Amino acid sequence: MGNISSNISAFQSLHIVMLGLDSAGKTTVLYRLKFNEFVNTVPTIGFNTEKIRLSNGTAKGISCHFWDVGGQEKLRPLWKSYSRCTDGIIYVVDSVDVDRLEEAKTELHKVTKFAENQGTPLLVIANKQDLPKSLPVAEIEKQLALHELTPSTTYHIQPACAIIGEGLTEGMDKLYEMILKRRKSLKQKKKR
Ligand code: G3D
Ligand code: MG
Repeated sequence: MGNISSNISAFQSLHIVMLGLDSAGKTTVLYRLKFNEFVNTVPTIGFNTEKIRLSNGTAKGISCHFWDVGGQEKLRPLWKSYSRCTDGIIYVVDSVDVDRLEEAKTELHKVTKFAENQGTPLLVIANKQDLPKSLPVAEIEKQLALHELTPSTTYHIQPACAIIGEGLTEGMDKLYEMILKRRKSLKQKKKR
Protein backbone atom coordinates (compact mmCIF):
# COMPACT_ATOMS: atom_id res chain seq x y z
CA MET A 1 0.00 0.00 0.00
CA GLY A 2 3.07 2.27 0.07
CA ASN A 3 3.65 4.98 2.61
CA ILE A 4 0.22 5.45 4.13
CA SER A 5 1.08 8.57 6.13
CA SER A 6 2.09 10.39 2.97
CA ASN A 7 -1.44 10.04 1.61
CA ILE A 8 -3.14 12.02 4.35
CA SER A 9 -1.47 15.09 5.78
CA ALA A 10 -0.60 15.00 9.47
CA PHE A 11 -2.60 18.21 9.84
CA GLN A 12 -5.71 16.84 8.23
CA SER A 13 -8.28 15.22 10.48
CA LEU A 14 -10.46 12.36 9.36
CA HIS A 15 -14.09 12.87 10.27
CA ILE A 16 -15.52 9.69 11.78
CA VAL A 17 -18.96 9.09 13.23
CA MET A 18 -19.66 6.36 15.75
CA LEU A 19 -23.17 4.92 15.76
CA GLY A 20 -24.95 1.94 17.26
CA LEU A 21 -27.75 1.13 19.69
CA ASP A 22 -27.50 2.47 23.24
CA SER A 23 -25.18 0.47 25.47
CA ALA A 24 -23.32 -1.17 22.56
CA GLY A 25 -20.05 0.35 23.83
CA LYS A 26 -19.50 3.41 21.59
CA THR A 27 -18.32 5.75 24.33
CA THR A 28 -16.10 3.04 25.79
CA VAL A 29 -14.46 2.64 22.34
CA LEU A 30 -14.02 6.41 22.07
CA TYR A 31 -12.25 6.80 25.41
CA ARG A 32 -10.24 3.64 24.91
CA LEU A 33 -8.87 5.15 21.69
CA LYS A 34 -8.25 8.50 23.38
CA PHE A 35 -6.68 7.50 26.69
CA ASN A 36 -5.59 3.94 25.93
CA GLU A 37 -7.35 2.84 29.09
CA PHE A 38 -10.82 1.89 30.29
CA VAL A 39 -13.04 4.80 31.28
CA ASN A 40 -16.33 4.19 33.05
CA THR A 41 -19.12 5.67 30.94
CA VAL A 42 -22.57 7.07 31.57
CA PRO A 43 -25.34 6.89 28.93
CA THR A 44 -24.69 9.54 26.27
CA ILE A 45 -27.34 12.24 26.13
CA GLY A 46 -26.72 13.91 22.79
CA PHE A 47 -23.14 13.28 21.67
CA ASN A 48 -19.47 13.21 22.66
CA THR A 49 -16.78 14.53 20.38
CA GLU A 50 -13.01 14.06 20.59
CA LYS A 51 -10.03 14.77 18.42
CA ILE A 52 -7.72 11.80 18.71
CA ARG A 53 -4.34 11.09 17.17
CA LEU A 54 -4.23 7.32 16.67
CA SER A 55 -1.36 5.83 18.62
CA ASN A 56 -1.09 2.33 17.18
CA GLY A 57 -1.07 0.29 14.00
CA THR A 58 -0.53 1.42 10.43
CA ALA A 59 -2.82 4.42 11.00
CA LYS A 60 -0.55 5.59 13.86
CA GLY A 61 -0.21 9.38 13.90
CA ILE A 62 -3.38 9.97 11.90
CA SER A 63 -5.64 12.50 13.50
CA CYS A 64 -9.34 11.69 13.71
CA HIS A 65 -12.25 13.82 14.77
CA PHE A 66 -14.78 11.41 16.27
CA TRP A 67 -18.45 12.07 16.86
CA ASP A 68 -20.03 9.57 19.25
CA VAL A 69 -23.78 10.00 18.95
CA GLY A 70 -26.23 8.69 21.57
CA GLY A 71 -27.97 5.49 20.52
CA GLN A 72 -31.26 5.73 22.38
CA GLU A 73 -34.31 5.56 20.16
CA LYS A 74 -35.19 9.22 20.64
CA LEU A 75 -31.67 10.28 19.59
CA ARG A 76 -31.47 8.14 16.44
CA PRO A 77 -33.03 10.78 14.16
CA LEU A 78 -29.78 12.72 14.82
CA TRP A 79 -27.75 9.99 13.14
CA LYS A 80 -28.60 11.27 9.68
CA SER A 81 -27.06 14.70 10.18
CA TYR A 82 -24.03 13.42 12.11
CA SER A 83 -23.18 10.77 9.54
CA ARG A 84 -23.54 13.07 6.52
CA CYS A 85 -20.41 13.22 4.36
CA THR A 86 -18.06 11.69 6.94
CA ASP A 87 -14.87 9.88 5.96
CA GLY A 88 -15.93 6.77 7.80
CA ILE A 89 -18.73 5.26 9.86
CA ILE A 90 -18.10 3.04 12.87
CA TYR A 91 -21.10 0.96 13.89
CA VAL A 92 -20.75 -0.66 17.31
CA VAL A 93 -22.78 -3.77 18.10
CA ASP A 94 -23.21 -5.54 21.44
CA SER A 95 -22.36 -9.16 20.57
CA VAL A 96 -24.41 -10.43 23.51
CA ASP A 97 -27.57 -8.43 22.93
CA VAL A 98 -29.10 -11.03 20.61
CA ASP A 99 -32.65 -9.72 21.16
CA ARG A 100 -31.77 -6.35 19.64
CA LEU A 101 -29.67 -7.53 16.68
CA GLU A 102 -32.63 -7.16 14.35
CA GLU A 103 -33.11 -3.58 15.56
CA ALA A 104 -29.37 -2.93 15.14
CA LYS A 105 -29.62 -4.29 11.59
CA THR A 106 -32.60 -2.08 10.68
CA GLU A 107 -30.89 1.07 11.99
CA LEU A 108 -27.61 0.26 10.24
CA HIS A 109 -29.27 -0.38 6.88
CA LYS A 110 -31.19 2.91 7.26
CA VAL A 111 -27.95 4.85 7.78
CA THR A 112 -26.12 3.32 4.83
CA LYS A 113 -29.06 4.11 2.54
CA PHE A 114 -28.89 7.88 3.06
CA ALA A 115 -27.79 9.52 -0.19
CA GLU A 116 -25.00 11.44 1.59
CA ASN A 117 -23.54 8.19 2.96
CA GLN A 118 -23.22 6.36 -0.34
CA GLY A 119 -19.76 4.86 -0.55
CA THR A 120 -18.72 5.85 2.98
CA PRO A 121 -16.53 3.04 4.37
CA LEU A 122 -18.07 1.18 7.29
CA LEU A 123 -16.35 -0.48 10.23
CA VAL A 124 -18.66 -2.72 12.25
CA ILE A 125 -17.28 -3.42 15.71
CA ALA A 126 -18.67 -6.66 17.16
CA ASN A 127 -18.03 -5.55 20.72
CA LYS A 128 -18.06 -7.36 24.09
CA GLN A 129 -16.39 -10.47 22.67
CA ASP A 130 -14.99 -11.06 26.20
CA LEU A 131 -18.41 -12.14 27.41
CA PRO A 132 -19.05 -15.90 27.36
CA LYS A 133 -22.36 -15.65 25.51
CA SER A 134 -21.07 -13.36 22.76
CA LEU A 135 -22.04 -14.40 19.24
CA PRO A 136 -19.19 -15.19 16.86
CA VAL A 137 -18.42 -12.51 14.34
CA ALA A 138 -19.61 -14.58 11.35
CA GLU A 139 -23.03 -14.95 12.99
CA ILE A 140 -23.27 -11.22 13.64
CA GLU A 141 -22.27 -10.49 10.05
CA LYS A 142 -25.08 -12.78 8.92
CA GLN A 143 -27.71 -11.40 11.29
CA LEU A 144 -26.86 -7.80 10.35
CA ALA A 145 -27.09 -8.91 6.69
CA LEU A 146 -23.93 -6.94 5.88
CA HIS A 147 -23.75 -8.53 2.43
CA GLU A 148 -27.11 -6.91 1.65
CA LEU A 149 -25.90 -3.36 2.33
CA THR A 150 -25.98 -0.93 -0.58
CA PRO A 151 -23.45 -2.14 -3.18
CA SER A 152 -21.32 1.01 -2.77
CA THR A 153 -20.69 0.29 0.93
CA THR A 154 -17.32 -1.29 1.65
CA TYR A 155 -17.21 -2.73 5.13
CA HIS A 156 -15.12 -4.66 7.59
CA ILE A 157 -16.46 -6.42 10.68
CA GLN A 158 -14.07 -6.55 13.61
CA PRO A 159 -14.43 -8.63 16.78
CA ALA A 160 -13.45 -6.47 19.76
CA CYS A 161 -13.47 -5.91 23.48
CA ALA A 162 -13.51 -2.16 24.06
CA ILE A 163 -12.83 -2.57 27.77
CA ILE A 164 -9.31 -3.86 27.17
CA GLY A 165 -9.02 -2.35 23.70
CA GLU A 166 -8.64 -5.67 21.90
CA GLY A 167 -9.40 -5.46 18.17
CA LEU A 168 -9.58 -1.65 18.05
CA THR A 169 -6.19 -1.10 16.38
CA GLU A 170 -6.95 -3.73 13.75
CA GLY A 171 -10.39 -2.21 13.18
CA MET A 172 -9.07 1.34 12.82
CA ASP A 173 -6.35 0.14 10.44
CA LYS A 174 -8.97 -1.50 8.22
CA LEU A 175 -11.16 1.59 8.29
CA TYR A 176 -8.20 3.77 7.40
CA GLU A 177 -7.26 1.43 4.55
CA MET A 178 -10.84 1.62 3.18
CA ILE A 179 -10.85 5.43 3.48
CA LEU A 180 -7.58 5.68 1.52
CA LYS A 181 -8.87 3.33 -1.18
CA ARG A 182 -12.02 5.39 -1.55
CA ARG A 183 -10.09 8.65 -1.80
CA LYS A 184 -7.84 7.15 -4.44
CA SER A 185 -10.76 5.94 -6.54
CA LEU A 186 -12.59 9.28 -6.19
CA LYS A 187 -9.41 11.07 -7.36
CA GLN A 188 -9.09 8.74 -10.34
CA LYS A 189 -12.75 9.30 -11.27
CA LYS A 190 -12.22 13.09 -11.15
CA LYS A 191 -9.22 12.80 -13.52
CA ARG A 192 -11.26 10.94 -16.13
P1 G3D B 1 -22.80 3.35 24.45
O1 G3D B 1 -21.93 4.56 24.45
O2 G3D B 1 -22.83 2.62 23.14
O3 G3D B 1 -24.18 3.61 24.93
P2 G3D B 1 -21.12 2.53 26.65
O4 G3D B 1 -22.18 2.28 25.47
O5 G3D B 1 -19.76 2.78 26.10
O6 G3D B 1 -21.66 3.54 27.60
O7 G3D B 1 -21.09 1.10 27.32
C1 G3D B 1 -22.27 0.47 27.84
C2 G3D B 1 -21.88 -0.59 28.84
O8 G3D B 1 -21.17 -1.64 28.17
C3 G3D B 1 -20.92 -0.09 29.95
O9 G3D B 1 -21.20 -0.82 31.12
C4 G3D B 1 -19.56 -0.52 29.43
O10 G3D B 1 -18.58 -0.66 30.45
C5 G3D B 1 -19.91 -1.86 28.81
N1 G3D B 1 -18.94 -2.28 27.79
C6 G3D B 1 -18.45 -1.55 26.76
N2 G3D B 1 -17.59 -2.29 26.03
C7 G3D B 1 -17.53 -3.51 26.61
C8 G3D B 1 -16.81 -4.73 26.32
O11 G3D B 1 -16.04 -4.84 25.36
N3 G3D B 1 -17.04 -5.77 27.16
C9 G3D B 1 -17.88 -5.71 28.23
N4 G3D B 1 -18.01 -6.79 29.00
N5 G3D B 1 -18.57 -4.59 28.54
C10 G3D B 1 -18.40 -3.51 27.74
P3 G3D B 1 -22.07 -0.24 32.34
O12 G3D B 1 -22.04 -1.34 33.34
O13 G3D B 1 -21.39 1.01 32.78
O14 G3D B 1 -23.44 0.01 31.77
MG1 MG C 1 -22.44 6.53 24.89
